[in-house]
Amino acid sequence: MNFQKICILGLGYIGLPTASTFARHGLKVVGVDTNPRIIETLRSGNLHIHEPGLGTVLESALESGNLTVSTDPEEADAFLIAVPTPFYPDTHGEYDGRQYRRADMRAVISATEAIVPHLRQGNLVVLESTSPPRTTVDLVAPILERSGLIAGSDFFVCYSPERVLPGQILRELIENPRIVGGITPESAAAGRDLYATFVKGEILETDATTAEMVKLMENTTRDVNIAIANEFSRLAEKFGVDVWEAITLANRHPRINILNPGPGVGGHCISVDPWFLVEAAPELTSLIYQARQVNDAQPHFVLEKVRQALGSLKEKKIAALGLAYKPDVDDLRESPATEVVYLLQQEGAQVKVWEPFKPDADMQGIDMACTLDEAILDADALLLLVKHTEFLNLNPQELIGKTNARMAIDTVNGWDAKKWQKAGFQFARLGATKP
Ligand code: SAJ
Repeated sequence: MNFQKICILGLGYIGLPTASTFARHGLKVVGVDTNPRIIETLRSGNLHIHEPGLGTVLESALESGNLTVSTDPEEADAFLIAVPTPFYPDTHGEYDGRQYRRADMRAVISATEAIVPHLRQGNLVVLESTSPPRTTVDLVAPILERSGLIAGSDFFVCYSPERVLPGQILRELIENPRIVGGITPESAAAGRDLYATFVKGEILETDATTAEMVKLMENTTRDVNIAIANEFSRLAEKFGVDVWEAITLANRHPRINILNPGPGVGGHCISVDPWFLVEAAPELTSLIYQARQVNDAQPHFVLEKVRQALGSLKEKKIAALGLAYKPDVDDLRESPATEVVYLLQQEGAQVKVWEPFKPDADMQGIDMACTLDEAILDADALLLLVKHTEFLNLNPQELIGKTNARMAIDTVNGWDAKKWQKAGFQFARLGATKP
C-alpha cells in the first residue's frame, strides 16, 4: 500500500518523535493534540518534552512543510493513535482481597471517535498506545465502524506497540524490530507498508491481540525482574552482603542477567502496564501483582535506609538529588524519587530537591532548588535518588566545602564510597550494610 498522508493523534513522547520521523521520510503528516498549548508551543518552534535530538528532527520536519500541527484530525491515508493510557489514580478493582489498578482508556476512546468523521474506504488505523489485551478488536474497531464502514474489509486496523526507550527514542524508532498486529492479515500487511517508510529493524506481522500481549509481556517481564533485584537488595542488607557485588558475580553466569535494585520503578510504562494484565485477569496474575507490590514498596525501604543513617528524621535537612523516574530524562511521571521525598517529609524531614533536567518542576508540596549548590548548602545529608550522569561526575572533594552535610546516601550505586569517605563524608548505600 502506498501512503502519502498520515494523521497522528497524540503529540507526546511517542507521537511527536513518530510524526517528525514520518515527515522526515517524505510523508505529509498532520500531528494532532487536543491540548492547544502543546500546539502553540510546537508552532512557535519549541518543545514541550525533553528528548535528545528531537529539537533538530522536529525543526527540519516543520521547515520542510511535511509536518503541520493542529488540534483537529483531518482526512488522511492512515491514522495513528499515540495517546496516553494511564490508570485511574483513585479508583481500584478488587479480587480476592487484592486491590488492583484499572486502565483509563478515555484518551484512546476519544482519539478513535475523533477519527470516525474522517475515515474513508481503504484507510489504515493503527493503535500504538499500550493497551489491555483485546482493545484493538473489542474497543477501537467497533468505534471506527460507527462510520458505517466495516473494519477489516472497508478499512484496515492494526495494533503496533511502541517499544522505544526514553532517551533513545529517535534511534530506537528506526532501528528496533517493529511488531505489527492486524485484525486481519491484510491489515497487518498495510501496517507493515506504513512502518517500512522509516523502520530499518525487522517488521514482524501478527494478529492485533498477540501484538498487545507482546507489549505487555515485555514491560511486565522487566517489572518482575526489577522486583526480584529489589527483593535481593533487602535480603542482602539482612545478611550483611553487598547486593551490587553479589549481582555482578551472579551475572558472570552465562544465563543470568539480574537487573539493578533502586528506589523503585517509575515512568509511564513499566509501573503501569503490568496492571493491564492484572485487571484483565486478576485470577491468573498473582506473580505480576506481587512484583508491582514489591516495586511500589521500595521507596519505603529507602526511607528505612535514610532513617538508619540519620536516626530520627524530624527537622533533618536532606538534599535529594534527582526527581526524574530514571537517569538523564526529564520525565517525573510515576517517579519513585518523588515518593521517597514525600515519605521523608511525612517523617518530618525538610527536603530540598535538585533535578537538573527540570529545575522549575511544579510538584505539589516539593521544594525545588534552583541549583545544586542551593540544595546542598544547609543539608545534613545528600541523598542520591537518580543516576543522572551529572551526579555520577560530582567531585566529593569539591562538594564538602559547599555543604554542611557529612553523610552521603546512595540508592542507585552511583558513587564510589572510597572517594566520598576520603573527602570526609560518611557513606551509606542501598543494598549494602558497609560502604
Ligand atoms: N529500573 C530499575 N532497575 C533496572 C532498570 C530500570 O530500577 O535495572 C527502573 C528505572 O529507574 C525506572 C523504571 O525501572 O524507574 C523503568 O525504566 P526502564 O528504563 O526499564 O524503562 P522505561 O519505562 O523507560 O521504558 C520501557 C522500555 N521497555 C523495556 O525495556 C521492556 C521501553 O522499551 C518501552 O518502549 C517503554 O517502557 C514503553 O514505552 O513501554
